[in-house]
Amino acid sequence: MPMNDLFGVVEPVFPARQQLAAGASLLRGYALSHEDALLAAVHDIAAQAPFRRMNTPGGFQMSVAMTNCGEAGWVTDRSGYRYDRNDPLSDKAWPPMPDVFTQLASHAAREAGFVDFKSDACLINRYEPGARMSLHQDKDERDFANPIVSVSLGLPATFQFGGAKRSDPVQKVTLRHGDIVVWGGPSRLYYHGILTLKDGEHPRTGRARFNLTFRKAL
Ligand code: MD6
Ligand code: FE
Repeated sequence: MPMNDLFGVVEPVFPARQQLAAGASLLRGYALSHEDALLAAVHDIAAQAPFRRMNTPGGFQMSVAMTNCGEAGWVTDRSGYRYDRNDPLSDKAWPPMPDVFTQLASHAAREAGFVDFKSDACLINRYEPGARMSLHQDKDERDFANPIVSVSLGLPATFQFGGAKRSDPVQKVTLRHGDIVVWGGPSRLYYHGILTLKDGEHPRTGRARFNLTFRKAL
């Protein structure tokens, strides 16, 4: 609900845009007008390259299920983290990146001040209640000059955004259906994670949250 302060200035409780750190912007609801096309594309990609829970190099199975589209996909197994041009489940190329993905990522990046962002890889995460992503850095891409564009769909989640060191304090922000985070520049390698997803039912995705992260990996 908007609040009137003493001078009658209306401050929205949820500003449309919020800077999380230098180079990191939250664009609330930016993907909402494309929800149908985005969700249809996620289901289409998953029909070709199914969601799977991968194993970390340390031998733990991730609670988040993942798939990819684009020229390369992020994978993890006992040998490490990397981008691979092929889906290890099929040994075939990942499904191509749909136009709605490429364009939304590039428009959101421009909105946040990164011109000419052309994503070649999209990691799609599926969280069910109980799934989480512990604090990590995204550092498997070739060139950190490019930002990452992250689209949230479905159930809300608490995003933790820290600093350059794992021990730096973290801020918490709720990411809701349609929200986009763009981040690069000085905060490109900041630690971040997702707290355990609470149970719920979303009208568009049921008991799930999807997160699409667009990268320039190659
Ligand atoms: C998630 N996101 O939102 C996990 N990484 O489910 C990420 O790990 C992430 O949102 C790099 C840039 C943006 C992100
Ligand atoms: Fe990440």
